[in-house]
Amino acid sequence: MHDVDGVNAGYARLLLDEYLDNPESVSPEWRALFESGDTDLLLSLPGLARLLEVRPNGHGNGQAAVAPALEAAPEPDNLLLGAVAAAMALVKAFRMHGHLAARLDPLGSAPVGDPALDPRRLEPKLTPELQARIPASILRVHVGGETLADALPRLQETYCGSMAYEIEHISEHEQRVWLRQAIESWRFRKPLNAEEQRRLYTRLCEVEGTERYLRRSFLGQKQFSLEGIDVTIPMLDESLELAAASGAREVVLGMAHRGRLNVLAHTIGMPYEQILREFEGERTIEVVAADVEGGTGDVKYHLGARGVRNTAVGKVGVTLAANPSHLEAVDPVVEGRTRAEQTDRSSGPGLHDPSVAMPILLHGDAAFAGQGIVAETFNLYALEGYSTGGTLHLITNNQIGFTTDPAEGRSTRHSSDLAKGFDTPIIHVNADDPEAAISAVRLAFAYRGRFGHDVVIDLVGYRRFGHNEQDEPAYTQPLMAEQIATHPTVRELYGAQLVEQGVLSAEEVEELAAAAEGRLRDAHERLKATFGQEIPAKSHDEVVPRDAPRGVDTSVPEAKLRELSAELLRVPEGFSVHPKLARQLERRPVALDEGGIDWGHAEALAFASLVSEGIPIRLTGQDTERGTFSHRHLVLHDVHTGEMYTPMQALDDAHASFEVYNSPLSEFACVGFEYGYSTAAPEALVLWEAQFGDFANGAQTIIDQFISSGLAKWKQTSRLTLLLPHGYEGNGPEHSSARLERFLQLAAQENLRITNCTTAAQYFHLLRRQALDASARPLVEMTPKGLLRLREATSTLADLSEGSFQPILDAVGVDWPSVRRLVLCSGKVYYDIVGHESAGTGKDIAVARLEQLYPFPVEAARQLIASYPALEEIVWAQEEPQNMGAWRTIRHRLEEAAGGIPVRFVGRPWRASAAEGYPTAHAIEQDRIARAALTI
Ligand SMILES: Cc1ncc(C[n+]2csc(CCOP(=O)(O)OP(=O)(O)O)c2C)c(N)n1
Ligand SMILES: [Mg+2]
Repeated sequence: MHDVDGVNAGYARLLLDEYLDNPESVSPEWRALFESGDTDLLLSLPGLARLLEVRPNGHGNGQAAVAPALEAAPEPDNLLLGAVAAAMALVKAFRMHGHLAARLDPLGSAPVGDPALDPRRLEPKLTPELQARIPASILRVHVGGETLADALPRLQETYCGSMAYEIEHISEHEQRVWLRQAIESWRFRKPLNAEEQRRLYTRLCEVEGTERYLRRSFLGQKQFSLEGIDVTIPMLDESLELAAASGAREVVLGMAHRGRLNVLAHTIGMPYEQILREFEGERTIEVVAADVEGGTGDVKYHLGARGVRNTAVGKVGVTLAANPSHLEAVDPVVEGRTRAEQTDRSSGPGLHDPSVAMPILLHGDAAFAGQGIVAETFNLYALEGYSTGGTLHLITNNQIGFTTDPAEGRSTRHSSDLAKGFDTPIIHVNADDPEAAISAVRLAFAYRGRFGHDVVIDLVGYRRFGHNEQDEPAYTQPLMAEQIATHPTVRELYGAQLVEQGVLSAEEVEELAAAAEGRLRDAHERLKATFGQEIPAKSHDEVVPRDAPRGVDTSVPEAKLRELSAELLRVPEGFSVHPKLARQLERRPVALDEGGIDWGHAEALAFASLVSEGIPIRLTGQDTERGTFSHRHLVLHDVHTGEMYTPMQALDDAHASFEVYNSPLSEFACVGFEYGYSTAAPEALVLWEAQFGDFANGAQTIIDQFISSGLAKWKQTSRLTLLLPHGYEGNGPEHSSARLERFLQLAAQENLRITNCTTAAQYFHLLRRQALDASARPLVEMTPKGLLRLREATSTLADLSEGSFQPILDAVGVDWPSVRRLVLCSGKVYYDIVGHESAGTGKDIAVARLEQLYPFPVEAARQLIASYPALEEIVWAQEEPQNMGAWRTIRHRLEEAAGGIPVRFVGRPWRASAAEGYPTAHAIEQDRIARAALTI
């Protein structure tokens, strides 16, 4: 313990102050002392004891007590000193554990509580008399009051009322102090004025009226009623106001099924008629999707929508992102979309301004706790390449997930607990206290505005009916259902409150409710009157012209390529590139003259040419700046200073931005993010690269539910490009296959392009085609590993300055008329076959490459096959097992093009695991495949 004799009172006071602000800031011994409540110990600090002495009757405060205390040095009061220590502990307990005792459940379940919150259980017991002797000011609370006796009820109401907070886990001291002050001062919890109250009540009437009207008029149709968490809509109203006030011109909203119809009507501003028409079965939105793209459309609670909202400071756009059933999958998509809205893509690395757009995510309580994508998305918030300046997360917590109780659905106390690991403040609020809910939004926005950080509101309500309108909740939650049946609605409760406060009369309360439902009825009547008439075709801003030109010139003049190549080697004065890397890069000019342009070089030239032509690029992935295989090096690091430099962002003639970021170690969130970005940045080339292609299956939900089907379901276009390293090189079952077969199985109606380039030039032209062709679809490119440096896969300058991407590459150096077998393959196995010892022995075999697997180049394949007059058989050779790779999806296409010539399979047999774990076993298989392809 400290040698307290030497401690003067001023110093002790200073430490106490520091401790009260941040207990972690003082040494453990001092902390132990302050927290011990051990009176003797405290008394051993004579200076402190004197300082803490206060006059009875609560007239004193810390400051006032100092001077006389020091002068008079009266006998210390052991009991009081102990009480002060206990009071400090109590304050801390309210801040940390108050949420455990808060009245958050509208259904009135008793909170678990915590003994640390009970003043009578502390040692010494904080009796009312003792409380009255402890000045509030020395406790550093902001709730007001002279003494602890005054402050305690206020602390209780602040931290354990219909709102509760979790902020003490936040690691930034400044944020904690700001939040404590904001919360305890009730700065954002000012009572609403009569006008605001009236408006809030009217809104609750509309929310409830909409759900009730739909339920009564369309018995049994799914609407996923919001009732029980109705205040969600007024909270979104407030959010849009505050977002606009802080300068946002766009709010991007992501949510699931619950309450979506209400959001469409009241947040997006979709006319009631349009929603009612959906229920009437005309399904207008889907009809448009289906008509234009041969799409399937989607159920009404998945479709995206956009509206423009009038706020006090002007208009703000509101986009509701289309989402699949897969709960929470839309989270990263919303973030990416918002990021694109926030980015000025005119030059350099892109200029990110988070103030212009804002993401809001609504989560179900079960989904928030259960779905891992929530954590992956949270992990993006502070990353330079992904931040959106803070997301408002609103958990619409109805205390149930379908039929699953919270105790079955999560291991943690609150649904929101995951967010604590992300330094995020959590505001809990009882959904039956609508004014508190509004204040939660105000606090959340103030915090986001100040710290640019995510914030969570946990809105605790209930679900008035079943999971959907066809469900009977009493089968599984009989007690809860019974209780809810007699529980007044929040509109009724708030109406009664306003009557009591004299804001509204009982008649007005009823009239406003009836009027809200009346508006629905009127809209329905108007709609019914139009039945039988033709529905005007709805214009849709995301329709892609079907006949957009697809032929684009992907070649770049030699002189331009030389200029760009030279600029890409330029570094600032005094910048030292690693000498080994510098030698590698210095070979690039030689390659321009002598041939040998490798993958990384061709890619850099494709990117640079596009940026100079005004096409913005965004490239992300794990270790993508350097490239997993150390072949890219778009970002250079000074060996002496560690400083980074990206030549691509400093081209003389750049007309667009070039964003490149190493991603966090996530696939689901990162692919979702880039998909979202690509939908909001249709002019840009957005690429995501997998570390190895296999890992893309971590993003399978995004691939299945968004990338491949978003156009057919929602008319949502994207040109996202996935670069997936693929190829059998003896690295084992997991680093070989990008699961080409899965992409091919998803391919239909030209929803994707799937390619596997074998030369640097092909890759160059492919990237440029993807960027320049506005009608392009998401591109899935199987990228190479060994080929990145293979001499045979390099290209010449002429290959880039002339020509275009070829879906099929014919065999080279063969005697066409004598060829009896055509071996067709795709990707790197081509080099294994033509490089095999048995190649070239027979003149009657030709080996050609299929570079584009989907859309299958039917005509090119037909022509290729027809150019071999003596052909007797076609062999499809692949290194993947027979149940994988391209074979099963392209076989019928090949047979169609073969016109009766037999097509045979050569490759690995059916396998449960994609590749061999032992390099020797791999080598034997590769050899067998090549040999089989080449032996007649
Ligand atoms: C990834 C995923 N798994 C399962 C489902 C099926 N499902 C639909 S709603 C639901 C319960 C959701 O509960 P919660 O997140 O609390 O939202 P609530 O319906 O209560 O608003 C489930 C399991 C789904 N939609 N998505
Ligand atoms: Mg729920």
